[in-house]
Amino acid sequence: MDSLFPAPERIDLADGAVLLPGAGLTGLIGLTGEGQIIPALESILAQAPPRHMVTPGGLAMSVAMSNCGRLGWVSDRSGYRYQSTDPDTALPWPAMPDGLARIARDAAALAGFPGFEPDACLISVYGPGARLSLHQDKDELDAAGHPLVSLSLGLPATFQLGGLARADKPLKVPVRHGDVLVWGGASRLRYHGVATLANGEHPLLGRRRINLSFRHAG
Ligand SMILES: O=C(O)CCC(=O)C(=O)O
Ligand SMILES: [Mn+2]
Repeated sequence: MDSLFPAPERIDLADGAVLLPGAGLTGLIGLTGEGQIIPALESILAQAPPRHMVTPGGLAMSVAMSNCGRLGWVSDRSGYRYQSTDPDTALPWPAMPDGLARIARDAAALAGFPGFEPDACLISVYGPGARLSLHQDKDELDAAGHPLVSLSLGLPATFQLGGLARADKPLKVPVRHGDVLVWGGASRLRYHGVATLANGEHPLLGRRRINLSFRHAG
């Protein structure tokens, strides 16, 4: 018998890189819906306020970041790393809500990576003018062994999916509220970034784009 739910749309961008449009909020995996995700997220950001971390080179990032989950990604003058406490408060990072972990798990499985268990969620808050330059996510203990799952909320943006070399020309992927991107396998170490965020007003998140990047870090 056919499922009551429509099969989520799936766009293959490259070997191991999949866009699941709207999947974070609708259909089979977004069962918690934005009515629950957004208050949970605002509560996390009240406990661990987003901050402009400094790169090892001493530059403040234009994106403000926070984390939830057992481990959180941080950057400062001494380098990039994961740690279990928030350096700003010395408290453990807020817990990762089950509904969010489930979206990440289900999205990974839909994209061909069953068994993904996120233990870290980097929360990136973009205001108009913020951007994230091309980089690889490789601070995780076993990066090659686990995919990355990225949920976009709020204002639309252009995600840049590059290649395995920094100079490879990136594919421009429009990402909107509720879209989920998964990249793992042969694409796990692709360079990626986000183009400068255009001004706008989102009905739920105002002048912000919030990206949740789920990882298995430790
Ligand atoms: O904001 C995004 O879509 C990408 C975020 C990202 O690359 C990261 O959190 O490492
Ligand atoms: Mn990244």
